[in-house]
Amino acid sequence: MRKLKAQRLAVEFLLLASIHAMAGAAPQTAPERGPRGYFPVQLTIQTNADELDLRLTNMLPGVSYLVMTRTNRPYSAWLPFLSVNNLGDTNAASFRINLQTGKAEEAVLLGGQNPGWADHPLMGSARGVPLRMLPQMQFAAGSGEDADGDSLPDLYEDLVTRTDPLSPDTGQTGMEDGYKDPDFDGWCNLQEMYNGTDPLRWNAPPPPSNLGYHPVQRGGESVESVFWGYTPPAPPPFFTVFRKPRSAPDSDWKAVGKVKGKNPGAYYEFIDTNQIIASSVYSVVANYPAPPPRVLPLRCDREGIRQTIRQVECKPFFSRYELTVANTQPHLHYLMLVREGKNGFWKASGFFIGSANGSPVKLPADRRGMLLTNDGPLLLPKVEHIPVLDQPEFTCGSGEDADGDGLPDIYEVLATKTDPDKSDTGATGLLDGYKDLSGDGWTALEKYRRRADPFGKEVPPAGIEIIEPTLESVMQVVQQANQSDFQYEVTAEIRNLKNSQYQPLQQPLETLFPSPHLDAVATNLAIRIRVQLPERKAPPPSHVGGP
Ligand SMILES: [Ca+2]
Ligand SMILES: [Ca+2]
Ligand SMILES: [Ca+2]
Ligand SMILES: [Ca+2]
Repeated sequence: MRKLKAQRLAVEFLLLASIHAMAGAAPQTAPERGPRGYFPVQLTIQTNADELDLRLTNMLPGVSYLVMTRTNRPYSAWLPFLSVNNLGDTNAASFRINLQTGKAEEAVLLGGQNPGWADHPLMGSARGVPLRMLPQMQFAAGSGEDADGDSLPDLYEDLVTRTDPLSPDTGQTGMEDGYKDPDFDGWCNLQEMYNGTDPLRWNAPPPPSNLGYHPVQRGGESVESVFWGYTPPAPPPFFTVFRKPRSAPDSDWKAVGKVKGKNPGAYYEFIDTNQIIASSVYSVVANYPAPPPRVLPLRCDREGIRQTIRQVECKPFFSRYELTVANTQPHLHYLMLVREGKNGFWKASGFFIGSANGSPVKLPADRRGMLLTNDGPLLLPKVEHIPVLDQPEFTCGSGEDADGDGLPDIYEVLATKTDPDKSDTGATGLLDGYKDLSGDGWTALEKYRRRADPFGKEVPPAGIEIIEPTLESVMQVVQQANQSDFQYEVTAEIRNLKNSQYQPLQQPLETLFPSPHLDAVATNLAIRIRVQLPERKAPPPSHVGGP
């Protein structure tokens, strides 16, 4: 009993510490937040004969923004286009890209108002887009901040890696999102972002580093030692060592050995005992398994996506459910959805891949309807506070995102009722993933990730005011505020009972109490704890163009 209490105390002190950290943050000299807790950034784009003009307004000082672009083709990937760090005290930035030369520049103020132009290069992947294509592409501007500290910008997580920008390790896999390699090609997400490649599609793996070879003596014989390093976070199952005579053509490369992959950053050595020609040269290739073919729905309009729906048979099995999906399309990425009976709302259960040989896919789910397995490359964050289901009904369909709005195809058709082939259904200036469909401040993407009803209002836990609180009473309120899969912001204010004005709490909460005992009372003080939508630097991206 005593031990339990001590553990509880430890947990709650952590919660208190998190409150103080937020309350202690200096208020920004910033524009008013928008009606939904966001600071919406605005993107406008104009093109004329040989120039693309891009303007960001409503920016916050000190905040980073990311502008991305993609073609209008279904299932094309978003490419990082411009990174904008709003260092100054301005709230707007203008860029121009010369469509003949590809030169990109940012407007700068000279002498107070005359604009001059300074180089502001496009990001790696965007430089590969043919310039004549740019005017036909769609653009989105949003948060370039990294709210969860996993090295990936918020907008990139929403739209490219499709990970949770508010959790550093989406799905609690043991690997930070920036270092995950969901397509198993040896390039982690962070590297793919800098290289401008698609982190969800296989690319040729990185070559070994520092490859070298020299003769050594082993057991009285002269042999060749071949050595190399390999840094990717996910090493390959094995390496193949090739050899050819120095002057021979490339067609003479011959595999001479295999070496198993070890931990990241390991050094490797291969001893070539059968070396015949002293002037051999070597090369080493990292052998990642060949990628399965990428299969996409044939059509991505509503009807096309409906055709990807498969029936799911559900059987209770001890404390979980066993699901069987017959006739899956080989290699297609499916999203499983679940609801409680006919009147429930569809929520994401997990991703799986269509069986390669057409055999039925068997999947275990927990009592809340969440899949217990994951084939990748797509992940959902874990949730803790959703209810156990008595009469779960499952269905599944395409988990790909044809229109690049962040929402999976089947989720748009069944849950948000937005168009799976229109990135901004209704042309509102917001991608569908960033629409707030119930007016409670949470976006459709957040509802999807937290398994909540996109059309239901999410009510934050009630805040409270306590006069002369005990340590225990404060802890209870804090604990309740954290009973949600949505990450609400908990702030505390205090006032002296002789004074009517509340002030933000500027000191560690526990110092208000005369002792660390649960029944310690903060005399002459009142405390007000509020639970609110988090103040986001991550604005819903402003969106221009596209189908
Ligand atoms: Ca991040
Ligand atoms: Ca990768
Ligand atoms: Ca979509
Ligand atoms: Ca859509």
